[in-house]
Amino acid sequence: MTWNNILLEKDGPVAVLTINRPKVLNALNEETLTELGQAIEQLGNDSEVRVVILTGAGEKAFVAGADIAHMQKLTPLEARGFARLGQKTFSSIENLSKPVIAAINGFALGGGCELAMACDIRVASENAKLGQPEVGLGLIAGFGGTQRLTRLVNPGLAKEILFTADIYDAATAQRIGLVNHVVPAADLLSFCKKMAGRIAAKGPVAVQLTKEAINDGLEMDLEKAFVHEADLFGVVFSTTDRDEGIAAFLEKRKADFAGK
Ligand code: DAK
Repeated sequence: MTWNNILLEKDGPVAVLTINRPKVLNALNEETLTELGQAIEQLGNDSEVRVVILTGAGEKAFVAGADIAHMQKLTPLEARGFARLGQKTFSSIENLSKPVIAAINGFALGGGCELAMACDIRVASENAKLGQPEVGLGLIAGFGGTQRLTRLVNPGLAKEILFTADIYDAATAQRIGLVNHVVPAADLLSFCKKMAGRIAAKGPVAVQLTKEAINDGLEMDLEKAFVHEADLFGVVFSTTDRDEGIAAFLEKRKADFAGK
């Protein structure tokens, strides 16, 4: 499938998905969100792909937010539909059966910061700037930001970030736990690809179930989350990956996982 605003490249088990609207700093309009959802669905069905890296085209921006010009024209009902499309697309990233690494190569503002937060792991370039400027536009974060930011940092910090609309540099974003790593811009993709390669070499079903255990567990009380973890632990015992992983360890060789 080809898209107007999304690029997809595959390198073995690692796919790089690029939001490609650099003239408007990769702002998200309806078409881009729809295409992003289609690309995520395609990657979910692609058994060759084990890890996805999500980034923005150009050198200035990951995603500078929802497309403000597009939002200016929306009726309240259309705005509701736009917010639901964004939430659905971002949830499809969060629930994708493979890890998604956000390579934040510049501005990640509003919907862009929310998009990064829907990914599993965030790596920022030194020049990245993150924030939720919506209230400055008389809006609220509409793509899950009030909820994901609160879970990722803490309620007090999330409120400060959302109320003030302040923009944060990459070092501050790392200090508060919004991003995991900060690297020079020139090294961002190679850093993410190396991490993706390390993950791709592990048992794919085990990685998938680990993602599920963490995501599902966040919505459960601790006891239920432990039971869920134990259930998923039981599930991995039905996989050939478990046989291969354990045999490889005992035979002192590298495991070759089939993802089954
Ligand atoms: N939307 C549309 N165009 C954008 C854009 C955006 N978010 N951000 C930048 N652009 C466009 C600029 O208009 C400019 O276009 P031209 O003038 O060249 O035609 C081009 O990208 C380059 O931008 P600048 O010339 O402004 O570049 P600078 O380096 O000077 O400034 C900047 C970079 C990122 C500081 C600045 O562009 C900026 O402040 N951008 C807006 C950032 C922002 O406020 N983002 C949050 C958007 S609000 C909801 C659903 C979703 C949301 C809310 C509610 N519901 C439906 C309820 C989410 C809201 C948001 O994300």
